Amino acid sequence: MSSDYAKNLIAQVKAKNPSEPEFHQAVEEVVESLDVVLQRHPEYRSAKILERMVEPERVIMFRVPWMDDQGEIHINRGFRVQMNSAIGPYKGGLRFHPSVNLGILKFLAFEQVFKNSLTTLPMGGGKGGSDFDPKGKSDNEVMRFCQSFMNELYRHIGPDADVPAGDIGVGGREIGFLFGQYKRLTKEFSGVLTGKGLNWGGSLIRPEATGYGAVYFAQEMLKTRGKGVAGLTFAVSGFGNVAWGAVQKIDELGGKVVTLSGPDGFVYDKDGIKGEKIEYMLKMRASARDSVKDYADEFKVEFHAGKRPWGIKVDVAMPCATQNELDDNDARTLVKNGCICVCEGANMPVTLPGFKVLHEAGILYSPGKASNAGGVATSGLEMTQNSMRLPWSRTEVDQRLHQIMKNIHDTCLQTAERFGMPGNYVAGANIAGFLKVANAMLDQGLV
Ligand code: NDP
Ligand code: 2IT
Repeated sequence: MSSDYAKNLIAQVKAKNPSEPEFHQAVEEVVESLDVVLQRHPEYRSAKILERMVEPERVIMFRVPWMDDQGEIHINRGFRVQMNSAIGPYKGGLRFHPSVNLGILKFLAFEQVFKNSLTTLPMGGGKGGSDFDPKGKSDNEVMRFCQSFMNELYRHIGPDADVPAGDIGVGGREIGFLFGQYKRLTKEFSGVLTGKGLNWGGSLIRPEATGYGAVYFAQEMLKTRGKGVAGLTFAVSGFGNVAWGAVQKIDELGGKVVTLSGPDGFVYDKDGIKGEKIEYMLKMRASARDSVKDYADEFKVEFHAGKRPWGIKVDVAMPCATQNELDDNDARTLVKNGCICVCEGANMPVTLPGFKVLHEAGILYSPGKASNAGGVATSGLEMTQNSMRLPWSRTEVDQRLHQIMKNIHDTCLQTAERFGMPGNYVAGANIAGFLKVANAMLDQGLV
């Protein structure tokens, strides 16, 4: 039961930020789990730490004009939300998707603050992007858009100030165009973006890192119930960067992934997604057709139009597409079908009522800010390599990523236990992520 303090804070955030339901949702989840911390530690309340944390340090919003291949001019909106820099430069991805708006980016930036704190690396939280729709655009159109986007963004970022990366709709190609324009405008070759190409400052494993990390996290959760990935069946949603990394690692560890999904529906591949089928995921994403049905046509498997994959009987569910893609009805179906673990690869894919169903059923459940932190953690490792001007081997990066995911897992469990909520990964992640940032804010005075 939330305290009056928590209820008032949530009410204030809703009143002050109308029309931002995703931001309200992210704040509500965090404030509910921090209630006990704020009761035990009045110093955070009197210093108004949480009230400060729900207000971005800065929001930059700008016009992005660009010209398509036919010579027609388009105007999109660009954003960068610089949420919190208490423990390091702002760090977080850029999302290009028509659904992007300020509220969505504030929710993502808010989550990023806690996630980055959990990684143990010195990174603050930020997020940005645009309502630009990459679907059906040519490479040249994407390049012109990225250049125009950077023409404004470059004045607000820097290797020690704010380091953007990829997210939905922003992968290696976009990071390349953005980096090229930043370099041209600033005359600097620096580690200002992560997810760079391997021969110009990128890190091995960064493309796979979010998916790999989420599977390492699931592995640790399963261990607490005496289980391993081998022999288990997985439902994965999405077919983008995160889903691809997750499918690869599950396959490598002997698990079987039977679903993928897209905006058009989901595929059910009873034999498991492996080998050339994993390679095909990359082709499907690069085609910019946005259709997972292509996989069903190519490999002659079942396609369920307009549906999500949560009705399939599996041991583990890994939502890896987008926010609010698994609701309370889906959660009930998964539990009824004997699912033992839901591990979030995407950011906030499970709704608040969905989380409550999973929590009450007592199945393993990890919030994205803990289980998908491997992507930004490896971005942090890319920043370290850039500063040293030395690249690490694949094994070195993977071992560090694996260790970071284990640490995050253990920190979540230990913190949840310490605050009287054993086994609650949501509470553990929120509290552990909060404490480090809150203490840094106390140390640094009223900023
Ligand atoms: P990609 O663009 O590579 O893939 C995104 C997938 O989600 C696609 O299948 C996409 O289909 C689908 N999707 C996106 N928006 C929607 C929507 N509104 N409705 C239905 N489906 C949608 O992105 P990523 O794999 O990088 O990101 C997936 C998730 O993981 C996001 O929540 C992201 O924030 C999170 N994440 C990403 C990290 C990274 O390093 N890339 C790190 C940590 C978390 P379509 O766009 O065609 O609708
Ligand atoms: O949501 C995320 O953590 C990301 N999109 C990755 C951010 C990053 O800076 O690598």
